Amino acid sequence: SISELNKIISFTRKNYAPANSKYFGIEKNKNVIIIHLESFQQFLIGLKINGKEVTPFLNSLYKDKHTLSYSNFYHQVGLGRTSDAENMLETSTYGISDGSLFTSLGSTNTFQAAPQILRLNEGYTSAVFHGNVGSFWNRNDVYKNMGYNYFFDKDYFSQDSNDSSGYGLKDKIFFAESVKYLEKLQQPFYAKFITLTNHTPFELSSADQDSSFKTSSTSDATINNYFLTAHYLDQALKEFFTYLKKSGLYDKSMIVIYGDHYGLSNEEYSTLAPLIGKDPNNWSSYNTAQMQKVPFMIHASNLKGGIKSTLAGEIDVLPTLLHLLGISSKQYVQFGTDILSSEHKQVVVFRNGNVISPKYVLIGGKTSKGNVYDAASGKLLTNLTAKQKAAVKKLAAYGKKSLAYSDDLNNKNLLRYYTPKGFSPVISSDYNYSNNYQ
Ligand code: GP9
Ligand code: MN
Repeated sequence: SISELNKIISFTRKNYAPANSKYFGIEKNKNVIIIHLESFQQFLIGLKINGKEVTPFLNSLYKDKHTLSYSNFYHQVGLGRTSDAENMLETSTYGISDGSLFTSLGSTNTFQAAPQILRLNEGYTSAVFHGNVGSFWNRNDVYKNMGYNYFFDKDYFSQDSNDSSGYGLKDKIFFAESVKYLEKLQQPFYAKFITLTNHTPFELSSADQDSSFKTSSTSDATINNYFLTAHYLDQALKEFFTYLKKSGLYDKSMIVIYGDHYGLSNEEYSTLAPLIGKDPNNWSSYNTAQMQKVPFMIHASNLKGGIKSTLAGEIDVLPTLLHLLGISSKQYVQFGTDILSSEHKQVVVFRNGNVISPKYVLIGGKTSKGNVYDAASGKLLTNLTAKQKAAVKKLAAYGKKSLAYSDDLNNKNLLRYYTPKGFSPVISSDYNYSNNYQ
């Protein structure tokens, strides 16, 4: 109902963080290129295996003076995995508690998503590129409801079976074949590239492997293969950047790179631990929470970059990007805050209710009864002081409230009752993704 919606609006307004004037609008009118790194975790950045970097190109980008890089950025997905990450980046609302929002609500819900916001404010054209079938995660429907002009799915790319592995097109071929469509997009554009090869079971034919990179030889084939596909993805990205520079698009674009979620999981962490300088016998749920770190980088030729330790997560991306593009986010119902704002809320809420702050890591944080770790040292805190208890209780309450309000908003489709100034709802029948592109 409207009164439920009003409570949610007052919650998000209270958390709203105004833009930092040093950054507001500095990327105005630039193309936006979002690169979704499948299953890519932060520990890969800088990691060497057999003396060689797994992802040399991303490592150089991470340290580049024109990249804002985040070392404490977390994924917040639930069972909707890729689709949850997409939903958070497009809308700054959480995925749902069970299953995938894309699948269960994406055909019917009213979205206030990036493509429509950018179109209405700055005349952007929007497109998604992905080498899997368009129906996966219900994307065909969801993208229309978000206002995407174009969706280049598997049908738009090579049908040769040698060009695919696992879920679809190999990343190098994907980027290479996307170029002919990207070149024709009306500028400024908002274009999202969802990679695929670095997805479990991390399959890569020997012909696609780089003979100068030798992967690990642990007892766990999943881990060994993960480094191979991550390395392949890194090379694919490097090739794409080469193209962007050659075509001149590079200087006209802001490039946003992020990892969607875990690639390896609990079963693998004890075997992985020594490779990333951790003690497998001393592995706690604090360490598991740390593994939710994924890369987040914003790169543009006019940006003054640096490696930032600001705590943030996927929910915070949209308001950050809007502000960089000179668009106010204040009137939208968003659960994240601009990472560059001095009032950015440094709290990350996981979909399972765990909460991270600069001081504490709350596990089982749905109530204030879970375990509390010291965020800096990873030590389990017992015998909390009254002050600590109060701080923890407040964090747990904030986490619970954010998720509950986001769930209410989405499960009850409440945005259909709210049309912010300057916004107009998407007309999904305007879009048709089958061979509509000349
Ligand atoms: C499928 C791809 C993978 O098209 O995006 O999704 P995931 O299994 O990671 O959720
Ligand atoms: Mn994924």
